[in-house]
Amino acid sequence: MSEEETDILYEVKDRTAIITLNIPDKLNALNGAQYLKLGKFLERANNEEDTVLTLIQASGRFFSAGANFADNDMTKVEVEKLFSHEYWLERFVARNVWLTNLFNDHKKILAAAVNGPVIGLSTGLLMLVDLIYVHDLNKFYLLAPFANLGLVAEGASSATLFARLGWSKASEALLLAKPISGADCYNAGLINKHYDGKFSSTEQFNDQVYKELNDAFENLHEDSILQNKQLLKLSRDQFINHANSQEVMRGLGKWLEGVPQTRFVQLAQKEVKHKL
Ligand code: CO8
Repeated sequence: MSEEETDILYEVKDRTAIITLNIPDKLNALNGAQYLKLGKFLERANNEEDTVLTLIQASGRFFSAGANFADNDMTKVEVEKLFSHEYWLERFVARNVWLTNLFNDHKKILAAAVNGPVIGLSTGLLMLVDLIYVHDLNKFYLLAPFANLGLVAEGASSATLFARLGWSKASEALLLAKPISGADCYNAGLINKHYDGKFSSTEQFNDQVYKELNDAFENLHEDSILQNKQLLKLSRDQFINHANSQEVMRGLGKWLEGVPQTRFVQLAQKEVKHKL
């Protein structure tokens, strides 16, 4: 099968829709088409008639290294296009608003089996998940390197990092572009459960999370779960939606200024690396 067919997988198992990020050799960094595919699968999961849970999992050693910096090789795009509203409205503004809303508005329980670190836009999306299970706290970190890339927060992370980690850690993450360790995330209450890295493969870890979650909701009344999800959302919707629209407007400004284009090319050519 071609990479296009296997890069992100979708299956329904009993009452769970499972979405798997499956590009381990690129640490599950996602290009524009792959973020779009992830969004479409999430829409499909939202509309499944018989599921209660949507579980996002990944293969390999990272959950996701964020946007793929080699996408649409920027060294080959005409300069005029690369600094135009048209280019970034389509590739950045529309995509980020849509994806962030999809994650935030998901009707089912949304959970993640997190096999390793998460970076960039994918961090923003992970922060919109209801339940987070991490394989190994020592290997997990989240990195929101927007300040290092000449960008601003994405995926409503300016609101969600604050809500899920507190003011101080959110400031460290966004103002200093520092990685936040698994231990800090656990102590802040972000992580529901971790497993001390005890599984010998990511697949075994993913299976365990699937099984535990299914056991947890097995005897609960489905409509109550889904209504409670709506109620929980009521109080946080306002600040998440506000953050989403403000972030993309500022982010668009950064692309039009042109700093991130250079940083992405430097990352792709391995001239710079994030401080971890
Ligand atoms: N994009 C493409 N390929 C990647 C990415 C990425 N983001 N991250 C890792 N890879 C690839 C590497 O190029 C390498 O491939 P190869 O073996 O072919 O050279 C492979 O994955 C393994 O990576 P490393 O050898 O670098 O592994 P390390 O363990 O040494 O380092 C790191 C791991 C620290 C994660 C490092 O790979 C790294 O810094 N990656 C970049 C992470 C990043 O900056 N992501 C972007 C965040 S910003 C964001 O998500 C929102 C931007 C919005 C853009 C919208 C329009 C384009």
